[in-house]
Amino acid sequence: MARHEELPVPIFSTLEPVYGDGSQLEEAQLRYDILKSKFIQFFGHPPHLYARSPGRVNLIGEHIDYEGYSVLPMAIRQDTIVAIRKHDAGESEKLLRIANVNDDKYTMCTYPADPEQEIDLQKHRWGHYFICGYKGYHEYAKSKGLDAGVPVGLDVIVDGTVPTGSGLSSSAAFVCSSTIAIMASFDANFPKKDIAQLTCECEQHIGTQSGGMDQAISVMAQSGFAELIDFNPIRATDVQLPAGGSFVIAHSLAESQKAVTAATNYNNRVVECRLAAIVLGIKLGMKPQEAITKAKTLSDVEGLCVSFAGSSDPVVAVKELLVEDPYTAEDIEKITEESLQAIFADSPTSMDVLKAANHYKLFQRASHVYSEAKRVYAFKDTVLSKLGEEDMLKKLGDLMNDSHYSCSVLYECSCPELEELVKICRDNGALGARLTGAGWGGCAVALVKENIVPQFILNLKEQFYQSRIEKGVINKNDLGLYVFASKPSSGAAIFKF
Ligand code: NG1
Ligand code: MG
Repeated sequence: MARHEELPVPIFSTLEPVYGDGSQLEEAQLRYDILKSKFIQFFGHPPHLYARSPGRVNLIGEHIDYEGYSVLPMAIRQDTIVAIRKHDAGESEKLLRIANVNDDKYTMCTYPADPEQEIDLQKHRWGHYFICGYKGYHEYAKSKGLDAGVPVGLDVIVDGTVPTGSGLSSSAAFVCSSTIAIMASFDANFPKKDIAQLTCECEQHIGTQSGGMDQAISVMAQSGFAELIDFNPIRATDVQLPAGGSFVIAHSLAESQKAVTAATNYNNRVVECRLAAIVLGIKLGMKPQEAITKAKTLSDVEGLCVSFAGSSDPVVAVKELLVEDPYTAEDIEKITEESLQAIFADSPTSMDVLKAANHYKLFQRASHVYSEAKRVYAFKDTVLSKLGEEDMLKKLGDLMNDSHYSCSVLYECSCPELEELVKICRDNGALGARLTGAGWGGCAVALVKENIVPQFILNLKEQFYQSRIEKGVINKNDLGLYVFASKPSSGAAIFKF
């Protein structure tokens, strides 16, 4: 049987295969009905089809996907649905009209039906994510020599339930559902691994140098399983989680505006990792120019680290070869014999990082990446081991705690609200708790024994959320959106009713 990443996105004529037959189905039915009637109201005709793609929670493996290392996320129930109708080639108006069911918050965005258009990063608009998918579909079709036809108008309405800026990947849910809706409306369907790759690349049009985790899990998730996602090439392997544990997701209520803060946060770390890889490469015997062209990620120099230190743990080499004090640009340029501007000349978003940074923490970032990469495999191996459930859950929790420590101290992508929340989770019996997603705000994920989940959530409400309700930060009725237990859900799907 073909591995599931080789298969195309499934096409269904009913909602049950994705939303089950319980209360979720009723909720989903209502959303699709509203979407359809809004579509008719906005555009005067019903949509041709719908595509949905879920958000995700990353269980372990943070900030390592862009360094080429495997990660272990699971899809969550919350998703983005895109309803779409493609105009006929003869119709005169060649516009992409992108509306949202929540049209108070997200007013309609209009773009030309031009796959070559540049996204205006100075002016951030929510519709930009759709354009990422639009460009991505056409870039892919072109690279495969497929005829994408003459540009035509598209009418689109979006309905997303993944909370934004929460580290649950609302962005990838939106980009993936958009890309798949566009693909399906052109009567195409590609292997899921190709869609995962192209959506990863096209989301970078938004200005973050993201890795491919979010798109891969959103497209390839299987209900009931977390997935070990490998890159180069993209693969997804089902991981069955122990039944006695549950993952509770809790929002720190600090919104992480990754697209806006990229130069100092996300892209900064990508640049630091690249510099760490180059410096390590040189220290390990590569010529400076060779390191600059070949050491793109820390995974590219892992082999050299391992043979240098005679240890399977590359962190040993990092400790010997890099210094703990932050490096200035001059420090690094002495080693690379090339200016940082020249090294990153082909990447405008990296140039923004250089402008904003006054030092680079190469030792800390490399130590995080290499140790976190190992924790992902330790997590998977623990799940597959013969340990009894009690011991297994404890070990998984410990790995999550270690991951959080590394994110917080070495990668510095936590924030005070996340620290408070993670502590409250642990104080209330979580076996492990950590920030999830990029960090700097957004959600924490806690591993909790199934039988204490309701009490655990109640305690979080009391100890973390109550004061924030009183201060008016959130509305009491919305609490269920901010703290909930999650089971592994299914990946992207196309609906034609
Ligand atoms: P969030 O911020 O949760 O969407 C981001 C990246 C991932 C990964 C994580 C950190 C995007 C689309 N996603 O996730 O690729 O690097 O941070 O592990 O930027
Ligand atoms: Mg995102």
